[in-house]
Amino acid sequence: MGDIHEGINFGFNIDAETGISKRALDIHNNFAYSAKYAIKNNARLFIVLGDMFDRTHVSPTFRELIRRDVIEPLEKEGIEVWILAGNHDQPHGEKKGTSIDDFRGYKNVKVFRKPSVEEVEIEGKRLGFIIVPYLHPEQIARLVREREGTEIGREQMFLLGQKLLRQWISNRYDELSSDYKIMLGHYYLEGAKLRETSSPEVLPGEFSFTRDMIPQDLDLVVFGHVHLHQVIGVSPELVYTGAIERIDWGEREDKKGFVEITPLAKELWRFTEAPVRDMVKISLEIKAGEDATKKILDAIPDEVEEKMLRLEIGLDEGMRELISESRITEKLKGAFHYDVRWKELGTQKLGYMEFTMNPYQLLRTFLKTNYKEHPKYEQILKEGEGVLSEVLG
Ligand SMILES: [Mn+2]
Repeated sequence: MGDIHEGINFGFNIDAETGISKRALDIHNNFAYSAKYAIKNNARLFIVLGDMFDRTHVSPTFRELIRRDVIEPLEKEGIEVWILAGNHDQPHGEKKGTSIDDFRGYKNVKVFRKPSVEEVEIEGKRLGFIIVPYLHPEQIARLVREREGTEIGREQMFLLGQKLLRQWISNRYDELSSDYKIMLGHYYLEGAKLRETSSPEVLPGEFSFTRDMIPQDLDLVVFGHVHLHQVIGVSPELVYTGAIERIDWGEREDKKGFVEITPLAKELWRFTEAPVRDMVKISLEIKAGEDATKKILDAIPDEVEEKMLRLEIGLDEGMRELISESRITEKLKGAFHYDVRWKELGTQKLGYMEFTMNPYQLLRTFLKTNYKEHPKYEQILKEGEGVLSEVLG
């Protein structure tokens, strides 16, 4: 599985004792669910494909939860655990530590922060793994610099980095004599489908994989990083496990789960779904003259119990006061969490897209909105700017 993002902060449903949001526990519970599944099915190996943590340093509480619900139960059953660094938990500096290093102390755990090769025997078959954890662009640049001996530009660094990694992978592939050769990684592959989210998992300018870096005769490639579970290409198949739970609202319709690899089965791999919390997004617009409260109440499903809901309500000017918010709140009672976002229609030019904290900008906008027709508009503006510059020094 990939992209667990343990330690992620949600600003709601926070447990006073642990300081952790119940939503973060949803994510953790799915991680624990996959460990239980591995135990129940006598797995030999349990692999985390990067971004087990949301940051390089997370609260000890999360680390303890993982020890208690994932690492130690797996250790007890003799199941080996591999943890790859992802872009979220791979530090930029090689000598810097990260929360995933915490688990090195367990005999059954291996942490991968650098490209590596491993071979294991499963069901009488030898499986060779080419493991490529996430490397930040500057780490790639360092590799290229060591190799080429010269300082190079970013664009060139990308191409040379890809060439270098392609060569390394190809050499490791040739050296392996396993029955199955599988590559594991945490990268964006050109053409992978992304969700529109407020916190995109793939950032512009990050080091990415190209198809030609993947040896054609590999049996399988399994990657983390992209949160949407998907399969790209056929020879070999590149499978994104997808995130273990819906990390962002953009993923609200995605199935979530993990991938099982079984060398003796008819199909080398299959996707297994994990439970997810329902996320319901309701968008509506209310025009002047409409019964706004009724329209909103009608749009809210009768069953909200344990669900997450987001209401985005566009309103004509002056409609907001006519709405009975208490009746809406009443209908949303029992939801796991909800938030309501109001937006006044017809004033889009001042909508949240143009949000600014610049006091001069705020003053100008305020005066333009409220005093544009005032005979002394220019004077008020000038005076206001004078006061501001005096106060702000
Ligand atoms: Mn990632």
